[in-house]
Amino acid sequence: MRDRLQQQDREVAASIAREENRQRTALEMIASENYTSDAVIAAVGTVLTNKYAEGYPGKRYYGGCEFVDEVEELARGRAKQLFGAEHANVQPNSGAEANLAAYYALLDYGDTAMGLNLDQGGHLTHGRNINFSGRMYKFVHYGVDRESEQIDYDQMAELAREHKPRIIVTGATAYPRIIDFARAKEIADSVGAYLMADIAHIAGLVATNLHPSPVPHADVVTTTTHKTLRGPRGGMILSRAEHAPAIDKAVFPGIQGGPHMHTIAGKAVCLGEAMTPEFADYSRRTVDNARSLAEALQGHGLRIVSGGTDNHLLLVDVGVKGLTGKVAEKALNSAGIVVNKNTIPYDPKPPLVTSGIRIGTPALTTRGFGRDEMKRIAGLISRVLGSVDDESTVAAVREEVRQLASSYPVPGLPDPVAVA
Ligand code: DSN
Repeated sequence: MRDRLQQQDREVAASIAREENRQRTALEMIASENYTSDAVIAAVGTVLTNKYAEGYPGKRYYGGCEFVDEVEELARGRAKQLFGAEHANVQPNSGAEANLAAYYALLDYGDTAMGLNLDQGGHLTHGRNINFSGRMYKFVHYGVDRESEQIDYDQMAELAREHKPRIIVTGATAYPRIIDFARAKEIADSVGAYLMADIAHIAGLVATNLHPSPVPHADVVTTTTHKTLRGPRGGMILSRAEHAPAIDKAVFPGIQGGPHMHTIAGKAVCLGEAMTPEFADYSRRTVDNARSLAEALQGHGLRIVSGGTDNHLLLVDVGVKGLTGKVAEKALNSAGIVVNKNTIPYDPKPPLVTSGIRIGTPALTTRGFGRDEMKRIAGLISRVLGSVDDESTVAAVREEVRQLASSYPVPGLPDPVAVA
């Protein structure tokens, strides 16, 4: 396959090879990224991409769907089993589309909704005014407590009483602590609102009981499949049976056309993998690594937002070192440590500058990195952040990163090839 691509289109093949080398030689610490298994990549790279299958298994608008029906049934069944859900829709192409479909199913245009402020850990699709969610619905935002930097459930309850939302959205993209879905359910019930949980970041931890599940509490649970769940890039919706017809109609024909059956095959494979003891062990090590990294960075004088982490990510306040997130991200990237700038709660800096960086351990844990390596990486991060303008320090760390990375193969990657 690879040889055929190389022969037919050298330009695309060369870019892919350069990206493979980047993934191989850098430390991938973006909290929302991971490395899928060979099996997931194999499933995604198949002729299932050729097939149109609008509709759902047994009820398609095209002929020839008998085998893709089997694949989608496997994915739906495994999703329900893994999360203990009454219904699963595995067709959303992304987390954003899963959220759009959930709103489309449960809300009317102009309804009031509530979500976590993006600046304090939420997501664009949780009602930001530059996103469809903020334009189609009247979102009110709850936040985190200024002292503890953890979700302020009293504020959520107060805002719910005041604004009477039709839905309360829980879930985050940059929140390092346990989310209390049971408390959110009480608040939603107190005002007759639906409860939605967007577990895009923590799905793998929920699947392995390392984070309490929202499934017993929420009307609808949305997720991506490519973060801690370690599957192909895509989305998924779990719901109570009563919402199943509305959710399915919202996904198709509501917001999407033909489902990406090759990706759904990859989702089926990843959901199967997530049921194994090896995956449970992987998830546990991901959380252990995040804790070790947070402690080690604190030892180097960095402030960790909320004082630590319960999950796969941490937010580091680099303002205490006189830096911005933008400068820190760029210097670390030059050293081969890939993270993203991120606002911290009550950040005085704008979103393209920020006072923080977000660091995650899912990808490195997949490669086999453990606690000792986290301590070593904390030292490397500290060295770079202490000398962001010193090219020789950054270059020395880049070399050390290259050596460290070379001892940990990346799943799904062939041996290095010479690239143009
Ligand atoms: N881009 C994802 C993340 O990094 O968390 C959210 O959409």
